[in-house]
Amino acid sequence: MDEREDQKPNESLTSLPNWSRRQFLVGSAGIAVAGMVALWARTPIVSAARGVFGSPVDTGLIHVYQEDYYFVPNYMTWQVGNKMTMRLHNMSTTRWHEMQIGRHVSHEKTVFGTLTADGFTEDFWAGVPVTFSNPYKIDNLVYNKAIPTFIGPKSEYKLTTGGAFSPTLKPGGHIDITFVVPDKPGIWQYGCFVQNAAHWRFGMRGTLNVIKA
Ligand SMILES: [Cu+2]
Repeated sequence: MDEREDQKPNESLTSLPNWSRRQFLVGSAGIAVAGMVALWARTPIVSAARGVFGSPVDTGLIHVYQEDYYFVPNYMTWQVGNKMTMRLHNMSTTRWHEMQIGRHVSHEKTVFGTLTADGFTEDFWAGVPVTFSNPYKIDNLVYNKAIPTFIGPKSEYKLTTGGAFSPTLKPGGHIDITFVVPDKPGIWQYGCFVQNAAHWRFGMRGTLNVIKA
């Protein structure tokens, strides 16, 4: 994410009172449901079903939608070695959104207690060759330790540095990210940490299950 988000008129904290309560309730419900789904997903019957039928694996062109404040889908299964293009769409008409994939949310201690900070400390994309294409309404792109190729003028991508791999899209924006799923099996998370991680706290997150080839 980009600290400058907070200075944009549409993203300013002055707009918080308009959405805070409703979004808090919706976000909390989403987190509660996600919690129940997570519990349910760990039950033996689900494990058995996955053992028999497997999980649906995302391949080829997939679409990920950023909404206020959640991702669709909020669960994905990728298989190591598959070539994929993830087309990320910001469906919001008013909000900037990013997408990080990683593990271990960073935290910072303040006088108010421990707060969710600005992202993951382990970046899924580190060392991964990635091709970016089809950029539209990009606010900024941090590729961090990924190995990037850009189709079209680099200026279109609004490259910045600092923090984890993260495309931040303006309302209505999109970008294509093409890659071979790296050999990093396990459970990962994705999330949006815009507005001092308020989006993450409201439930703008998902789970990525990377399975072995
Ligand atoms: Cu967001």
